[in-house]
Amino acid sequence: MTVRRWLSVPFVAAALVAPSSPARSFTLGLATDPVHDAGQTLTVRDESVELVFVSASSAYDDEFRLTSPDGERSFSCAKAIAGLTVPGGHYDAETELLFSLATPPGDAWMSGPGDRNPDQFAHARLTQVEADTVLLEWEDLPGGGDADFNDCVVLIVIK
Ligand SMILES: [Ca+2]
Repeated sequence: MTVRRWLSVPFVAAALVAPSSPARSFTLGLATDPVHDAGQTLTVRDESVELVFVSASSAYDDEFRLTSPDGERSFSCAKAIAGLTVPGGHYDAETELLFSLATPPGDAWMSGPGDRNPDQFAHARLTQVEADTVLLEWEDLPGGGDADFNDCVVLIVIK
């Protein structure tokens, strides 16, 4: 009985503190390609994620995918309708969300630094646009192509 009472004290303290000090967070890395403002990484902890399609402006039908940690979440950028929302999962532990864009010629560009791609180009630009939202803009051409970063545009909502 004595032991149980002793254990209950920190439990109660944690419960009281929790609402005022949320553990939830996400971290957006710095651009590894400052010229194109691209190459950022996105890490979440104790967060749920939704992927909301915004627009596509490409000759290709690219496939957008949340590659890691779960590769089942994907959609066609050319066929998606603006506002299409796909669950992106919940992550308790600190996790980098790794996104990819597969193009018909067979490239599969990864988000993050350019050295993750065979052409050494950072194909994804991540920008925080609201407190809980990051804009993800893709360039789908090898070597950066026209570098307009509008080929597939997705909002990552983190709640
Ligand atoms: Ca482009």
